[in-house]
Amino acid sequence: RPRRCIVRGGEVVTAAGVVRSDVLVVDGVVAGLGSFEPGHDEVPADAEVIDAHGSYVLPGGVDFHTHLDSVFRGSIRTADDFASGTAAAVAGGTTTIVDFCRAEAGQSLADALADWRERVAAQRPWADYGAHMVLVQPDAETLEQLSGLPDLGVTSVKMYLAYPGQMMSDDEALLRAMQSAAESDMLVLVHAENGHAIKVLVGDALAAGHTEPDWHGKTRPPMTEAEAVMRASVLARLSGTRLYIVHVSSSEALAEIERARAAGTQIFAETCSHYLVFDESMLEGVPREIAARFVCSPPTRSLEDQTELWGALDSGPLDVLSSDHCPFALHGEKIVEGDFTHILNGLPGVEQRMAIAYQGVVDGHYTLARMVEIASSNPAKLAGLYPRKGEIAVGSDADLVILDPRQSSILSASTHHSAADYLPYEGMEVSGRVRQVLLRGETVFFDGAVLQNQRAGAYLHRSTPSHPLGETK
Ligand code: DUC
Ligand code: ZN
Ligand code: ZN
Ligand code: ZN
Repeated sequence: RPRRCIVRGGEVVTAAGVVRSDVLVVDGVVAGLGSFEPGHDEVPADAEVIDAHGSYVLPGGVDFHTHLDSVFRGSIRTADDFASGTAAAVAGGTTTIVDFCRAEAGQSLADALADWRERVAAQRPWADYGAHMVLVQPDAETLEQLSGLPDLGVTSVKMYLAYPGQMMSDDEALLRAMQSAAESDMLVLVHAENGHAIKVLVGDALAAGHTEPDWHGKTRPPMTEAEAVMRASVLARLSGTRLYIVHVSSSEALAEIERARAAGTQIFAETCSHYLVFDESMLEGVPREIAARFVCSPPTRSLEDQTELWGALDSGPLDVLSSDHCPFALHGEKIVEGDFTHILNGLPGVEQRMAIAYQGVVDGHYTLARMVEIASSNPAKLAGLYPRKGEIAVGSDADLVILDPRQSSILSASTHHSAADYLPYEGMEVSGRVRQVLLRGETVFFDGAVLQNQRAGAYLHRSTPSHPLGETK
């Protein structure tokens, strides 16, 4: 007999707006919106009832940019694997993540994905998950293999214009990959920073004896980001591919995205939670172990940039708010003796992203419907998961977040679910509290804790992104 449950009396929020409605869930899928009484309306008398009066019911968050169980600089692994990382995700109201898969030298993309899926499944995630395929300097054979990825559920690739000698692709590799991606209708994600220019600036800074953490930011100025956005945009237009700029941090980069869009480039863009909360002063004049908590790339920017990012989430050109969750333990791999270049880049944030997105509503930066759009619906569309994910409509997965706006939360490492031993947001008070989270109709988080017997996260076969942003089901 099908499993039924009713989420009763909440304010259901979608990208289309807010309506008071019950949500009927049958076998993990939304089966009806309206008014449902157990014992009536074909709902059995013993159906589970979740009381949502006074709360919002949101579609589960979709985080399009996380780094879990991921290796940096050859051997350093992120603090979170897919167990702790997805516990953190669902505790913060995110039920879907898209992480990264990368082939070893000599390995085919299909084999790399098969290995990745096996490894992730063995970690028994709490959230559903998909993968972007990372490409560095793909040879002709690898580029041919791209056309096989959509059938395996991977419809995006990721390339870096930063980190020369590690992750960086040159322009020839980027353009060739974009041409192949265009043929297979895939989305191309680009980390837009000019790696060679930054290398020169870093060399100059070190030669002048500047080793302190604020030089991490000073050697990656906004124009190194804006130039890379512009370059990727031109190559995207030459190839006819769809481009997605990850972690946009500066108003100079925003201006390049607007220019590219106006010129007809199919360009989408995200910013990440930390750029909305922290600024460049976090690295300045504080002890190294404090500054290290905020070292990420691109670096945190000025307060003016922050204001522009909030505005761009409301009215464009930003489409998505992601976390770029990439945690390193402060008393572990994050701090290394020596100059600023040794500090690992990356911050935790998968658990805080929805809270910061909601704080944007309370602070008047955008509407509740727009919050759902940037944190759930748009990333689901770009991932090729909409309307299964990122929507509350008949047929959608019952991934539901019950958020109580009458309460507030203090963000802290003492209560978070990440394995990171610190939180950059430590002590920050935000409006609202996530009371309960459902993944495909099953409660995975309730009253501050993840449910140990509900680790049913599954691999998501993503489709080609097709739903236009700004249109709902
Ligand atoms: N930037 C970060 O801050 N962390 C992960 C990788 C990146 O590009
Ligand atoms: Zn009630
Ligand atoms: Zn990046
Ligand atoms: Zn990243």
